[in-house]
Order: sequence, then C-alpha cells, then structure tokens
Amino acid sequence: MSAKPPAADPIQDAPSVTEPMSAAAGPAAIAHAMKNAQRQMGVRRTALTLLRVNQHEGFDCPGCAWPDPDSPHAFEFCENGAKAVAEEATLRRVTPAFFAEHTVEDLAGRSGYWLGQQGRLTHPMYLPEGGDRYEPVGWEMAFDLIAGELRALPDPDRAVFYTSGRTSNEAAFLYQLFAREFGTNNLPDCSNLCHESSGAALTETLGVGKGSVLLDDLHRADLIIVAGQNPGTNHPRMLTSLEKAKAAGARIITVNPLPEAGLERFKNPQTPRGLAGGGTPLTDLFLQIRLGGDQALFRLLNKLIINRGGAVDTPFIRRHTHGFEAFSTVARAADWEETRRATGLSRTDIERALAMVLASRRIIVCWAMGLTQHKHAVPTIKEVVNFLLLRGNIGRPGAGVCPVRGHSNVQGDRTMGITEKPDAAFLDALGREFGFEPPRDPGFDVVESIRALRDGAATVFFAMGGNFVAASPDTAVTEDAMRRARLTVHVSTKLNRSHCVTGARALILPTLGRTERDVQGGGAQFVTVEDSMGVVHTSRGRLRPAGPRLLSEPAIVCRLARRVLGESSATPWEEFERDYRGVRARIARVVPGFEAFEERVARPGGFTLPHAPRDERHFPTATGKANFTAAPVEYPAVPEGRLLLQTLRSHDQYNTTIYGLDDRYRGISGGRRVVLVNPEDAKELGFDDGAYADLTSEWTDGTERTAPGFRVVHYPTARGCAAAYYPETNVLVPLDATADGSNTPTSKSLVIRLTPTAER
Ligand SMILES: Nc1nc2c(c(=O)[nH]1)N[C@H]1C(S)=C(S)[C@@H](COP(=O)(O)OP(=O)(O)OC[C@H]3O[C@@H](n4cnc5c(=O)[nH]c(N)nc54)[C@H](O)[C@@H]3O)O[C@H]1N2
Ligand SMILES: Nc1nc2c(c(=O)[nH]1)N[C@H]1C(S)=C(S)[C@@H](COP(=O)(O)OP(=O)(O)OC[C@H]3O[C@@H](n4cnc5c(=O)[nH]c(N)nc54)[C@H](O)[C@@H]3O)O[C@H]1N2
Ligand SMILES: [Mo]
Repeated sequence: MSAKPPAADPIQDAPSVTEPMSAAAGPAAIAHAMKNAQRQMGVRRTALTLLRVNQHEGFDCPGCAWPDPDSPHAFEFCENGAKAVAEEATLRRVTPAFFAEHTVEDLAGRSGYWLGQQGRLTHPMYLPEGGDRYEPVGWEMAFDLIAGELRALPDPDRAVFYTSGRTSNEAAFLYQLFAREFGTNNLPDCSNLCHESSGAALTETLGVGKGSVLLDDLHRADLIIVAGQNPGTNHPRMLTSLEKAKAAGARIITVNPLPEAGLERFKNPQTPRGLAGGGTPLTDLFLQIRLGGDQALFRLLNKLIINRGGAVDTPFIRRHTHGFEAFSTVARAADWEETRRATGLSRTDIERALAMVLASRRIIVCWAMGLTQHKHAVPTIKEVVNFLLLRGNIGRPGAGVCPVRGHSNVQGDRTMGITEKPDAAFLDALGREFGFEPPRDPGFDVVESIRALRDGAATVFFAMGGNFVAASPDTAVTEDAMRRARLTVHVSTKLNRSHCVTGARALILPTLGRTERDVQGGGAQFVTVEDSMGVVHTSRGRLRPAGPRLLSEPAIVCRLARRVLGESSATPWEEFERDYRGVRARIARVVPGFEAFEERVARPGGFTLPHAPRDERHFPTATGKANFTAAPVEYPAVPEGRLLLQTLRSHDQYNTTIYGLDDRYRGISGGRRVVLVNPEDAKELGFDDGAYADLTSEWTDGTERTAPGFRVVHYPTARGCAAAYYPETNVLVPLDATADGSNTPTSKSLVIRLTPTAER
C-alpha cells in the first residue's frame, strides 16, 4: 500500500536545517506570536483578543488543556496559544464564492496547511450526490438532510458521532444525549487517539481515569519526572509551573528520546530574567531513552526501590493497596541487561535517577503521547503507578500522577459522557433525568468506527469538530472507508482534509469558536470547560462571529435533535438552545461533582472536581484499593537495518492544523517532510544529512506502507530511533496497530526502513 501526498500542493516543501536550540520561549517567542497573530487578525484585533486569553472573565485558550493559575498574568498566553487564537480569530473567510471556484477534487489535492490558511467557514455547505463542488444550503435544509439519512437507517448503530476535544461541556452533554436518545453509544472521540491509555491504566489501578495533582502540587513537589512529553511546544505554560517548582527546590528528570529545548532551559517571557538573561535550566537529569523503553525503566527502578531497605512506604501499601506481593515478586526479576536493551540507558544514568528518587518524598510523574501511543502503553502507565504507589506518592500534597491532556476540553468531554463505553451509573442517571432508556451496548471507538465504515456496518458519519481522516491512522484505509459512507457531516470552524474526502453526500456546518460572542434567545451565553487537572471554569468569547450565519455547537445539536427525534423526545431542546443555564442545571443532576454547578462555576477560577484518590486516599477500583499490577515487561523489537519511528508535532502546528512550516526549536524551517535520525544510525544506513529517503513501515502481518520523499536530518535522538511529523506520516500507521487495552494507534512506535528516494 502506498499513498501519495496531495499532488497539486502549491506550498513548496523545502526544509532547511540548522542546529537545534537548547532553550524555549523568551522574547523571540513573543515576537513570533505577534507576527503570526497580526498576519491573521490585524493589530487592533490581536491586542484585544490576546488580552482576554485565560482571564477569569475571558475565554479559555483553544490551545492546550494546561490549567490557569489562580491569578493569571495580564498576558496569560504563550506563543502557541497565540497561534491557536489567531488561527480561529483570523479575518480570512471561506465563503460560497470560494467553494464555487474550487471543486472537491481540487481541494483534495491541496495540503492541510493550504486548506487551513483559507480562513473561517461562513455558510452551511452541501455536496450533493454526484456533485463536484459544495453549494450553499440553508440550515433547515441541512438538518432535514441529516434527519432523512438518520431516520432511514435500519439501526441507530449505523451512525457514528465523533467529537474532537474543543467542544464545551454544554455542547458535549447535549451531543451525547442526542446520540443516546437516537439510540447509539457510537461516540468515538479524539481521546481514543490520545490519552485513552492513561484513562484505562488509571481507572484499573486508582479507580479514577484522570490525573491526581493540582497546579499547587506541582509547585510543592521534590521531584518531577516528565516522560514522553514536549511541553515547550505543546504545553508551553507548563514551563512556568516547572520554573516555579524549581525555584521552590524541586528537581526534574526528563525521559525522552529527544533533547527538547523547552525542557532544557526556559526563558520566561513574563520575567525580566527570562527576557534578558539565559533563562532557567529546568532538567537536572536527562534520560535519553529508546522509544518504548519506559516500562522497562520504571520496572527496574521499582525493583531497586523494593530492594533498598526502608525505601517503600509500608504503612501506605498495607492500608491502601492491593497486589503488592505479586508485583514485588515479578519486579525482582528485572535485570540490568534487559533494561539496557529496552532503554539504551547506562547503569550510571539509572543509578543517578534512583538516587534522586530516594532523596525525594514528594514525586510527580507527568506524561503525554510519548507514553500513550505504544502497543504496551497501558502496562507502561500502570508501571508508573506502581512506581508512585511504592513510596506512597498518591493522595499526598506535592505528589501524584499527571497525564497532561491535549485538547483544551478533551477531559471535560469525557466527564460529560462522550465515550463509546459509558458506565452503567452514568446511563442510569441520564435515562432517569430525561425519561428514556439509553442504549447499553458499547459503541465504536475511532479505530472500530473506521472498520465499520470500511465494512458498511456504519454509513453516516457526523463529526463535532476535529479532522477525522487526517488525525486517524492508515490514511489510505481511512479515506477509503470515509468515501463509502452515505453521508458525512462536519461541524467545523476551518476547512480541512475531512471536508475533501467525503461520503456520497456531505455537509459542512460552520460554527462559533471559543473567541466569539454567543448570543441566544435567552441573551449572551458562556460555556464551561474542564482543564487537565479537573478544574471547571467558564469561557466567554467577545469577538463578533466570523459570519452572521454561524450557529453555536449547542444550537446545532438542539436543532438537529428536534428534527431527528421529533415528538419521541421529551427533552426541552428549544429551551436548552435559548439558555445554556438549563443545560447546566441538568448536568448538575446527572454528573457527579457538578452539584450547584451554575453557582460554583460563577466564582473566579471556577471549581475543582472531586478526585477520591487525591482527596481522601479512597480508591474506587474493583478491589476497593489502589492496585499494583504485574504485567510482563515489553518493548518494541527492531530487526537489523530498521529504525523505530515516532510521529510527533512540530512547533508550528496544532494537530492537523498547520500554522507554518518551521520547527524553530529543532532548527528546521521551510518544510515538514523531514525524518530525524541519529547520525550514527544514518551513517550505518548510508544516509548523509540532506539525503532524501522514502519511509516504509513494516507491519507484523507482512503489509507495508510507504511515505515518499523525506529529507534526512542528522539529529541527536536516541540510537535506533527516528522521528517525523504527523499527520504526513499517518499513512504509515496500520489500522490494526493499536495499544493493548486502549486500542489507541501506536503512533510512537513504527518499525520502518529507509530507502533512497528515486526521483524528486
Ligand atoms: N502547539 C501545540 N500544542 C498542542 C498540540 C499541538 O499539536 N500543538 N496538540 C495537543 C494535543 S491533542 C496533545 S495530545 C498534546 C501532545 O503533547 P506531546 O505528547 O508533547 O506531543 P508530541 O509532539 O506527540 O510529543 C511526544 C513527546 O514524547 C516523546 N516520546 C515519544 N516516544 C517516546 C517514548 O517512547 N518514551 C518517552 N519517554 N518519550 C517519548 C517525543 O520525543 C516528544 O517529546 O499537545 C496538545 N497541545
Ligand atoms: N500519527 C499520529 N496521529 C495522531 C497523533 C500523533 O501523535 N501521531 N495524535 C493524536 C491525537 S493526541 C489527537 S488529540 C488527534 C487529534 O484529532 P482531531 O481532534 O480530530 O484533530 P484536530 O487537528 O485537532 O482538528 C482540527 C479541526 O477542528 C476544527 N475546529 C477547531 N476548533 C473548533 C471548534 O471550536 N469547534 C468545532 N466544531 N471545530 C473546531 C477545525 O475545523 C480544524 O480543522 O490526532 C491523533 N493522531
Ligand atoms: Mo491529543
């Protein structure tokens, strides 16, 4: 199988390469943010908008899910937050005239970058069966079309309702309610591609699938381990917290195959020292691990802790945990030689890490996609939990698990019931509140949805945000599956690839973004979101909407629900659309932790959801205790002459949204088709820096997938490992290559070989 990049891409991909940087942010970051924002929004709008980001009376940054401090700076944003805002608040528009000019085939030949640069969607658009381009359509007609298709289905499970993580709590709650009243739990979401492994591991071991630390804990920790995360690019405001933690005496261990600039040194643009000086060094110990070696690393550390007399917290283990004996038996079998093979780390490195662990009473482990997107992601995260449990680091101030979420409300969407595997208690409460019998069978996750579309088991695809075909694995398979649908519908702010690879008929429904005013019959509305640490707060946009025809996400769901469900639904959809307070009143009655929602969310900074392990060392697991687990150690096997490839983000993108062609901290500019390879490996394989290679992934079932034409960059990554950007490399990820226990695509461990690119 091979997939060509879009053919007629007018953007020249010609990467040039300099030395990677060793510090993040600083004045250059502000300058970049401003330049980019002014290009999209002009000077006045830039100033007005950026001042409102993450303020108590402002809107929640549509960038990442990192929490806001109690008293935000006047400029509580970062370079990449500013880019996310500019991308949405841009003055450019994609109008019906644009669609009249461009056929769908033409659009399908453009790069994702080009599509995104065209601006905000302004009109509902319809692609009729057999048509070659989208045409404007009225909202009522659009809802009729969708209702017609949905009602004609022989079974509600033939429809799939995807969600991306920017959707507010209110919209998410309404959306899942609509899907379930319609009769299906087919509610896949971007979590399936993201932190699903964290949720699975934490639910089994601690009883709650979320992080157990608050911002304050980070500032009180003795030791923070950041494993498999690049906060300098993806959660830049986290660097401020790490800096604060260091100032209070914390030490930081970074575990990563790549030396990432942000973790090396941080120049805080909010302090004089960060603006003028060399910044703060963050990482005290850098463990340059091989891709997929983390479980082995933590297992050996666990053995060494157990063997060290008095190092484990015996009273905590006795009182609060289960399975310690079985775990310690297995852990004792860990050995140095296997750990070295799995991790590539030296004994000295690991002994240094151990000494830092033993010297620390309060330890936090932070992680993101570097741990979640592997075949053995779930056991890896469970091993991190074992590590923390051994020394009582759960439910103690300054300690705990900190999975750092991606999308700004991806955690809240789950809390609101966006999941294909709802628990019975949630369904009971929902059914009781709205007087219907919710479906009980589990629905499709992302990978299962693709299979269902491919096999004809699902024929209608509806997306609340996101860019499903570009974010999903196995691009050729996914696109082919999408083309088999009867109808594809996208509620979107910006044009993307998923609008160009459609079912027989397709709709684009333009919606308001976070930055925009949302006025309904009941007056000006706000929405709420939940950050990565379980803090729920309001978000209020102030800008005039990108066009008069845009509807908010809650309004779209309410109108669609009325049209599809008709008399059969007793839910007051019209009232919900008029005034979101009505929605919040229902959330308060259905979702635990949201009692007195309206009142508590009105307080500056909002409120923190309860978290039993954190708050009271109560573990709502099957055993009623925190569970040690004893999975066998795994790590990827890489045959001779092959490399292990991770697919990651550049500094100039938000997932499938490409802001620009530079990856400043890594020294790459003007192009994205690059593959970073350790210089020793590159030499052994016969690739000079600057040579061009095709990347071919080799999957266990014998199939191969190729992405052609990548510039080889000699880069200081761990031996045997390589890195290239997503989504260009999604063609290489087999649909069936997923994590055990979470079904998340293994985007961080693909066995590949390089072959010289024949012609360019
Ligand atoms: N500006 C910006 N912000 C974003 C996003 C964005 O695209 N742009 N995306 C958002 C989303 S949805 C998410 S989920 C997060 C993603 O945030 P990250 O997880 O930081 O994103 P990635 O670029 O995938 O980076 C993965 C990191 O893990 C390391 N890594 C890879 N494999 C391994 C491994 O096996 N072991 C270890 N120890 N390290 C490994 C990589 O070298 C890299 O540093 O960011 C969110 N924030
Ligand atoms: N190979 C590989 N694949 C990956 C990953 C990886 O690391 N490697 N990471 C995975 C991860 S962590 C994630 S989270 C997924 C991301 O998958 P998605 O969430 O599906 O993708 P995004 O690129 O974030 O979606 C961008 C689109 O969302 C729309 N949008 C933006 N804001 C709004 C809004 O407020 N409302 C609505 N309705 N629409 C909006 C815009 O039209 C924009 O084009 O990708 C996954 N795919
Ligand atoms: Mo994500």
